[in-house]
Amino acid sequence: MQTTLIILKPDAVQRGLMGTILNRFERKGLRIVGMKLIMVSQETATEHYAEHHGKPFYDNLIKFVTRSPVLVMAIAGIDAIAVCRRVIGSTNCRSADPGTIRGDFGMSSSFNMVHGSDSLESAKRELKLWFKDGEILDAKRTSEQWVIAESDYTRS
Ligand code: IDP
Ligand code: MG
Repeated sequence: MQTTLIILKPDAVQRGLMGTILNRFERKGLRIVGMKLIMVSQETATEHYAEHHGKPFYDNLIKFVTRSPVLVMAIAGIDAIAVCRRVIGSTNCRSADPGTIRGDFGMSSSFNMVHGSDSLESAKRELKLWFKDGEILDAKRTSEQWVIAESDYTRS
């Protein structure tokens, strides 16, 4: 069981795609365990995207994510980190596979609607950066027993 950080970026919120995108994760069988609509501070944005500091797109990226509200979510499930990355699709929306969020709703490599943690280490770091203690819940969905078989917990 893993928890990953998902952010619906300003373009998703402004385009009225929050519900549509949220639905992609929910219907997949993933569990939303934390969620808030916020304006991102300069500090949080620079810490979150520290690995991209100095890249040609960096300044525009920080301007983009701090410009308008974002929906921040913690999403849990078996292999949630990799599963969410597959649901989201590759960075450039124009080459992202159809059926993924970026493949179905976008045309840009910068306005690509969703952030998803890319590894266990990033997920841990990012969840700590975006959520305070107590903001991520442990509640299960009662339907989960029809989404995950007992054997899924022991087999990959
Ligand atoms: P990811 O979001 O698919 O993990 P990263 O390489 O981690 O992609 O880049 C972080 C974000 O920076 C992207 O989601 C996108 O918004 C922006 N970005 C990445 N590469 C480019 C680029 O080549 N041009 C413009 N923006 C980019
Ligand atoms: Mg990334």
